[in-house]
Amino acid sequence: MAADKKVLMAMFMKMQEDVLKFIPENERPDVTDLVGFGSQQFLNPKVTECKGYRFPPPFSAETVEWQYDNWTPTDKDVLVASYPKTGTTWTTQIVKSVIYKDDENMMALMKVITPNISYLESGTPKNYDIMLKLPWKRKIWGTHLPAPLINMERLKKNRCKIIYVMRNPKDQVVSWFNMNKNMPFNKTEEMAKHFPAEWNAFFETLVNGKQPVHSKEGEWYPDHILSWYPYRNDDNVLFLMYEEMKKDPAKEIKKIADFLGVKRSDEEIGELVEATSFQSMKKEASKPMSQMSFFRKGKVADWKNQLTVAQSELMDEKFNEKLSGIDIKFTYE
Ligand code: PAP
Repeated sequence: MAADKKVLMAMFMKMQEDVLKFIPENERPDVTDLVGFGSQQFLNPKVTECKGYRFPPPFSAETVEWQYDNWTPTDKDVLVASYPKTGTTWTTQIVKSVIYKDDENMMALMKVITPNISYLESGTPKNYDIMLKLPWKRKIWGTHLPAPLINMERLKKNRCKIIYVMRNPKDQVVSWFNMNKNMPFNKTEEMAKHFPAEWNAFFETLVNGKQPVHSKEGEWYPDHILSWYPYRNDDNVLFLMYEEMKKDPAKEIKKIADFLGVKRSDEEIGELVEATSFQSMKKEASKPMSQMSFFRKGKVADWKNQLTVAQSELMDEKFNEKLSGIDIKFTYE
């Protein structure tokens, strides 16, 4: 076995073991194929496709298909959905803390659950075995999938709670660029074509819908929003904005707690604001998470340091065109 592969297998095995510790020994699923899958994605990163939607590693089209047919959450489950770099990690941490704040054991589990396990489209369906066997009362999932790739009717019928978080697209683009620049997957020639390391080339592929980001050819962030928008008033769905969360975190955290049916006093909300602030989360982050730009700047309007005037105007034009019929206003300052 090549040395690289051995190192990767050991790293993925360690990640799995950290989580499996929370499942009684005689019930632990065999994770050999998951560990192999994770390492293989690093060694030979590939874009995969289902129903015309394309997925970058570490996501998998096969798992997306399996999920649509088989994943059956209940009213105890919470799904945080978003386009990449719009505040997923932050919102997920708020949900985890709102629910489990007072439970040390569960907070320890929350710490080792990474998107590799809890995202609907990550890894192989074996992830679902792990997620279902973990001892949590309310399971917290994540996804970057557009709504048509999730069985929304089933989720609504089963009263699974869904939080969809959005962010102004200019800050999203800059955050996404910075993450991709450091992505080990993008070192191969094939992947670098989709996600160029140079800013202007990256921007061009993105706004022309050439990047495979859970999207069909020609689609990008506005199409993701359009796919979720019809569900915004459903009882089991809550729409949030990153900039609103920045402006008044206590108000937005209270909104999340109410939506989840969890009673939290003003004092507790204050503690949650502190525990989920950018500084606290960055300090507590695991090494892989901090290395991969999950916690970069955490600001509104950083796009001004990256986009040219022409690029900013082009984004306005493209977003206005695609979202003209819907009632979503972004905050750019
Ligand atoms: P993902 O799609 O890879 O999961 P996601 O968590 O959605 O990424 O978004 C990451 C962004 O949220 C980063 O933005 P930046 O690159 O502009 O800095 C990250 O810094 C920001 N972020 C993470 N945690 C927080 C937080 N607690 N408060 C504010 N912003 C945060």
